[in-house]
Amino acid sequence: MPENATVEAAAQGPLSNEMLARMDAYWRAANYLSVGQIYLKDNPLLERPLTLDDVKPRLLGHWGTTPGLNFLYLHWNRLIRERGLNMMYIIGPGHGGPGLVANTYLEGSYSEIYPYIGQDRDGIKRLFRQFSWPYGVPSHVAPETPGSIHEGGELGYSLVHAFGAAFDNPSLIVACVVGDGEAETGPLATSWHSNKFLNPASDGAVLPILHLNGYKIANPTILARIPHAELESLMRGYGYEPYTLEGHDPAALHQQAAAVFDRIFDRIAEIQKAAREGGVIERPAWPMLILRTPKGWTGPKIVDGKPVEGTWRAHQVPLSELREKPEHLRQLEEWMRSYKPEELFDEKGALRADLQEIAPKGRLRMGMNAHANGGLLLKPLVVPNFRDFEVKIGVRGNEDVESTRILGRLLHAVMQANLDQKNFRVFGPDETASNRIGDVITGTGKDWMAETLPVDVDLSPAGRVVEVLSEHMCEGWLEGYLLTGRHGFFSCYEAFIHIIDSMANQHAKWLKTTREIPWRKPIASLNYLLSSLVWRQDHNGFSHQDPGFIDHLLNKKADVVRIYLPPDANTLLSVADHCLRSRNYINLIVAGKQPAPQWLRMDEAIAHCTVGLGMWKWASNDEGKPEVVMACCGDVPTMEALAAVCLLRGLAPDLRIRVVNVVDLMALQPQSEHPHGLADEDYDALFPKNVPTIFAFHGYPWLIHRLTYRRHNHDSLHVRGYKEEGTTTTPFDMCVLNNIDRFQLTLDAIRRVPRLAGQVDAAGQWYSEAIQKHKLYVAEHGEDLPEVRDWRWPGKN
Ligand SMILES: Cc1ncc(C[n+]2csc(CCOP(=O)(O)OP(=O)(O)O)c2C)c(N)n1
Ligand SMILES: [Mg+2]
Repeated sequence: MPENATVEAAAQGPLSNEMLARMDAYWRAANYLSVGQIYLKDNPLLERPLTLDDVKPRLLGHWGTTPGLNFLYLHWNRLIRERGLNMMYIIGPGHGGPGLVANTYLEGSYSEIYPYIGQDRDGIKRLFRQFSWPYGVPSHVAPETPGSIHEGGELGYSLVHAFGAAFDNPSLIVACVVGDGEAETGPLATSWHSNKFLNPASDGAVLPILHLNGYKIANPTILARIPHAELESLMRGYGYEPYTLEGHDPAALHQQAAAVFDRIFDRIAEIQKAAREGGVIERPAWPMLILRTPKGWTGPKIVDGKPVEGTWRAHQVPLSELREKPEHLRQLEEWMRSYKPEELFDEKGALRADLQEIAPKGRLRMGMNAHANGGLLLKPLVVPNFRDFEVKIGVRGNEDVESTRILGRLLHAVMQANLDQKNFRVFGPDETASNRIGDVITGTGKDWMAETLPVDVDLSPAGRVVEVLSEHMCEGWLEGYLLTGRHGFFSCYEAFIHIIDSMANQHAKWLKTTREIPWRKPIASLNYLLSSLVWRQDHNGFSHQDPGFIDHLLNKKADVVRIYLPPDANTLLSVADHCLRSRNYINLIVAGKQPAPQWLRMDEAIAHCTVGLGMWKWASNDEGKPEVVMACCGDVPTMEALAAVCLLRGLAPDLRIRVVNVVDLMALQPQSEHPHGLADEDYDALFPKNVPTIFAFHGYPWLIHRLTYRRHNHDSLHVRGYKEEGTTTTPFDMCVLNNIDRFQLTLDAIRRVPRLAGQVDAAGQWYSEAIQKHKLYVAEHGEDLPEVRDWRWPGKN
């Protein structure tokens, strides 16, 4: 019997003495390997006295959360083995990386995936050395860690990821550790409500475990410092059935943990049975566990006279001055030897055979769960022919259509076509209808496990459109859903998508990293539709105006991000089809929901989207030698640019104008910067050097300069876009306020074409009068001038 597992405690509970001793030994092995990763580069099994030469020069990692995580992993192993569970882990305090590396190593998954980290002395040495080492493995639970879909570096998203993984995965159990500090974040605080969307019959189970080790980096946690009854009430209020496990004596806690987990998993099984066999489709009170154990459990108790175990001081590296203080080195050795490595590993350095029995086998090992490498399970989405949803165009620009409504029809067809495989969901913060893609709801409804009233429409426990007023939850669920091998779509107001900027960052990082990990198979792309755009906030005004998510995503790696601004419905359909089929990207689609003119027939739209940008011959009269290029990107800017072309035809009838529209923003970049970048020759042919280009852009104008600064004609480029002049006003006045209106674009062109130098003064006068007339009319009538409102492209083709 190991020293720190007492016989008395072993007497009560489901574990035999022998089993308890083995489980405790396994836990000690995990703790030993965790500490070793943080500290050692040599002498992995402490077969000789520890010296400074064995210790890494830079001590990087987090000990405090790790023993608790190791404890949980151990007990999940037992449950998986005894019950044959299909279980995956999500670790909110992802800084406990050494623990997850240690556990996947002990169960053998790590060596299977990374054969050079073998199950022997040399393997352990490499395992230690690579951790937080240049070009080694990250300190956090990372894409490199087998069995993870969650990085956990940025705290707050564990529980939403867990629920996203569990949707439509009825056999899966997701064990999710929530840090008690993490629980203070906004996203995590709202995520508890995910249980109002989980269907016990058709979804899997999530077991939240609040890891109440009492501390964050330097402070106590709120949830550890409220009365236990209050904490339980909080969890009950969120709709859970809380269980508590508390203590610091390992043997006693192993027994209690085995008992409480047995009860919890019996309860999960009962809930699922009632729903699946008994047809009880009600929102159950799912169990959750409060685990109250010391931070840095089993680590040094006192360092330099100050308490460490059970305090915030255990958060990172409890003994950090090994070189300066011989006492620290001695304490480290004592600490590591307290796990008795000589009892845990055999003479070759492999985990003792009887301890290996603790872990499950094959795919049941959490490091090998296929759901955590979603690409392995990914079935292609069935995407019906988007051409069937074509908007038929008679005379170009003469009929208004709500482009996103057309997209809603395609999404509905996609939803219907994938009902059998149940691998497509649409997420939104209460804006699916508002963004006019509401057709997608028809037939399947909106996911809802809370109460319903007779007045409700379309709410259903089987709903596949998932709406909650939390962009964090939508994003997190979708990420969890995609990472476990399914497909999805997120529609959001353009301004408020910024709420999840940081989550998008983390997902982009995950995708970037996994591209370089051969065993991580490609997953479906994360698709955003941003609508309710900056230019058409007639209801809402300034608070709802911000096109900056484009700029935000543009910072990400070129091979991860794609940004599309389709100018009309047919281009939107073509872009959406492409995005839904793609893999490993973040696709951003920016498209308006307001009635707007339609420009391209379907075959033209497909050709245009395939290249990403191109000349619109039907709007140009440049005879191959333009004097000015009127470029546009985004639906409202496209309309203004075309209206400006009409005005220019009146003011300078012989001016040779070329119209270029950009759908795929990345095509503007040089090929060296982005795979979609247009070759320089093609770019120069479209935007000839020294020919002025007036560019009307949907977003912030400097972004276009950023993309094109290396292009040959950059000095001739003049960009108009949103410059933070937002308010509640008429659609056209928004353009005027930001100088992207047709009059301004017309004036810009006249000012820049050398041949028209003589007309500049008159054009300036004309511009002032036009704007004055507009301002007076808007102020008096509260709507735009009839000639603006009713403007139509005069084309006949
Ligand atoms: C969103 C976010 N804010 C701040 C941090 C910095 N940080 C890293 S760990 C930590 C404390 C976490 O405490 P807790 O969740 O209780 O984890 P544990 O005690 O298990 O280490 C903080 C604040 C972070 N990683 N993410
Ligand atoms: Mg904590």
